[in-house]
Amino acid sequence: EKEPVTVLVTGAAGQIGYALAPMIARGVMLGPDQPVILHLLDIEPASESLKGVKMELVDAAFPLLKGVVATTDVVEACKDVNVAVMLGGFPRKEGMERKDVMSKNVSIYKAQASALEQHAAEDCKVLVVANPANTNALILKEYAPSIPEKNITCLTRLDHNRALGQISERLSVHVGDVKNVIIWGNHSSTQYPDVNHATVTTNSGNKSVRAAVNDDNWLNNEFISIIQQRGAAIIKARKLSSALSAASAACDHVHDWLLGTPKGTWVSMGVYCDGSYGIQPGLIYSFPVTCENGQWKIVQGLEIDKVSREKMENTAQELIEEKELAKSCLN
Ligand code: NAX
Repeated sequence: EKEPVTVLVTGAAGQIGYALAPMIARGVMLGPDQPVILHLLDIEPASESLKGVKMELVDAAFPLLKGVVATTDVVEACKDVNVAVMLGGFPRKEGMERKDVMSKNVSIYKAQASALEQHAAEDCKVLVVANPANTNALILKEYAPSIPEKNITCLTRLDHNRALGQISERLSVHVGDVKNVIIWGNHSSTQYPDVNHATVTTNSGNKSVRAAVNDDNWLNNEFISIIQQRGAAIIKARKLSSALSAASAACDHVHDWLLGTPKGTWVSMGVYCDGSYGIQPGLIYSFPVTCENGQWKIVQGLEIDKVSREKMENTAQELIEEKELAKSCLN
């Protein structure tokens, strides 16, 4: 039997945590033959509820689950973790200033960065989900200088999967037959869901999504805003934000990162930008990536038209502003 992999989930008493912990314990994230140990972190006000989650995980008797640590101590939580999924943070509430929210997240991510840096296993891979996801990941990177920047990512896979889902609904094909959409930029309403390189498998072979949909007006307008606004639409319908789809996307993200993307397929991940596609280096920006041997690589050489360029710049601009705001919170 393989050695267990230790997975930290912060904010584990929350909505996404409740959906995610059992998925990890069932092998959805790391594979059906990979034993896991779960470290669940939350804050003091949620400690009772966190205990309840641990009780249920014990009650579920998962064969792959070799241990559960539920704690409010960030050092204990980070000890020897191989994968860290960061759900904990301070989301914006009505009436709050952006700066106040950012300032709370800066202090949370600063502290957790140090704890991970000092106590996590070597080569620990980090996925930040908590909003503002890209900028929280960037703060974590800044305050954990000994963690390689390639190991710090944020979640845009939910947006990616939403785009696959909408195209498959529109074409009445299975979602597995659609691939290579791209989410560029920020996990926010400025993100750019791009179908210019996406394909769909049909009886007569692969076809471009543009040709198959045959409605550029829908693809260039309604489709983009459906994806950008999907989170809000879920809140309106459910009175709660996306949880099961977010948990599932977090599993997909880590799964593909560690175990690889299928040949000819890319996925979207928020990663540390090296200047690819002319995007300002030093942001955590969502790109199309392929993964192999536990490493992501930005897909290079895709042709970018003028409309796409503008949308990619626009979402980069928002990230530059968030970065500035985060910096200003340090003073
Ligand atoms: P919840 O509010 O249900 O859960 C958050 C949990 O984090 C709470 O239990 C809270 O006590 C805990 N927490 C707060 N500060 C903490 C700290 N310093 N250390 C440890 N735990 C802490 O939110 P939920 O719906 O689970 O969403 C979690 C985060 O994901 C939110 O920030 C949300 O905005 C973000 N999302 C990001 C998505 C993405 O695609 N990147 C999509 C889904 C989701 O909206």
